[in-house]
Amino acid sequence: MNTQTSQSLFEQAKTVTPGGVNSPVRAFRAVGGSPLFIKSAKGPYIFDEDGNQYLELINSWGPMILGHAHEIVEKAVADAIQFGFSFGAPTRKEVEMAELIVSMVPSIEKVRMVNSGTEATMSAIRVARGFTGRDKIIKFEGCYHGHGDSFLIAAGSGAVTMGVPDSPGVTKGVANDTLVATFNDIASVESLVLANKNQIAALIIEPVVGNMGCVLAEPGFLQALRQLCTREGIVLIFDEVMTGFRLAKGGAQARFGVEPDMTTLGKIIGGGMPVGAYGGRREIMDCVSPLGSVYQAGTLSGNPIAMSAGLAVLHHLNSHPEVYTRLDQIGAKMVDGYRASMAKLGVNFTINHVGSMFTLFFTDQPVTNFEAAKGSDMVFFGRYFHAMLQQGVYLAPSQYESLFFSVALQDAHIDQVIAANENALRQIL
Ligand code: HOZ
Repeated sequence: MNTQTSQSLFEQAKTVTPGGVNSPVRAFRAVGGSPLFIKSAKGPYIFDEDGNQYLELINSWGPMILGHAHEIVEKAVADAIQFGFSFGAPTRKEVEMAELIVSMVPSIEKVRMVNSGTEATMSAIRVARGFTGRDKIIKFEGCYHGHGDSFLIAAGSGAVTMGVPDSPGVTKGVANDTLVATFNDIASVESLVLANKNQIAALIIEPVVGNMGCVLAEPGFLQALRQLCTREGIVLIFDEVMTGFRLAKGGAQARFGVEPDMTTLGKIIGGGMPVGAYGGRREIMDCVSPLGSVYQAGTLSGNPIAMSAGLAVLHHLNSHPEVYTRLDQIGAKMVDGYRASMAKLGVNFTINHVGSMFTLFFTDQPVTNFEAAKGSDMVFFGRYFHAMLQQGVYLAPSQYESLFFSVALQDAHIDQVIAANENALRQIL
């Protein structure tokens, strides 16, 4: 496969951008080699600068749930740009977006639009602190909530991929206010709460983790967190940047029947544009400026082009519940195919999946928390990643990420991925 143009673009990029990329995981450091520079995407395919075509299973890390460049999004954006690009003033579309989010996610009574998932989580904990008058937060080891200072403590995703789960540049003061619990271990949360009585403003969690690979909450874990937070007056925040509008119309909270106090959103609500949002119970959100005194603002927040793209996707999801049935079918077919191949080849593996989120770990142990995720054979993963590329399938370039399926995957595409998986493994075993 010729990737010379990508390689020379990477060399050029490295001279003017740190590590040659605008987000670390993209640099392929975890899997070795040189990243592919992408020129275009359509449906289930992406195309690199050398003209190679790949079936891809990242979907821009989640947003492209309908597949790339879907015609309803293209049309919405084309229509919107005729009216201008940014006004820094309220628009009708922001009202429509807020009403739609509130109607689709019942725990959200009010919502504020921002420009990324990182902004959403940073803002949500500020509001929770303002609401409770407390300083500390609890997060889980291996969960990633964007690159805000408070979250770069025992962080997953790119932070752990690059070996900096506790980033330099985060002050000791900020780090001291972030307490770290073990995912799926309620006792670890209870002991932090006990040791920091009446000091914890918020507990933030990915209800299905995407950033240590896909890791599911065990039955009862989210419910136990809900009870504990209610009892202790702690604001329970579900970071649904990945799971929101993906695992169900109402996100993971609807799928698993647990209502948080606040929710952070991103990815799908922008339809591929840079959008985030945070929302929750009215009394909490009423703390936000200008109604309340917790300050948060943004020149491009609620940008009309971004709102148009996001609205097109959300309206479609809201009126086509069969999308979620299909995504579940895609996930199930993929898992069945993978399991059959792996059994045939005798590879040690664990598959974690729910709906359209999926991770293949190279370990025969269950992966229920970050420690277990680290037990996957990372060297083998790197070889597997490149073997899959040779087979024309583009995966997330790190074991500490989830794959995201889109409805653009037809059964024939799924068969193609399953065959590629088997061929790639045969090649490297
Ligand atoms: N932090 C993102 C994955 N969890 C990576 C985003 C990107 O590199 O585009």
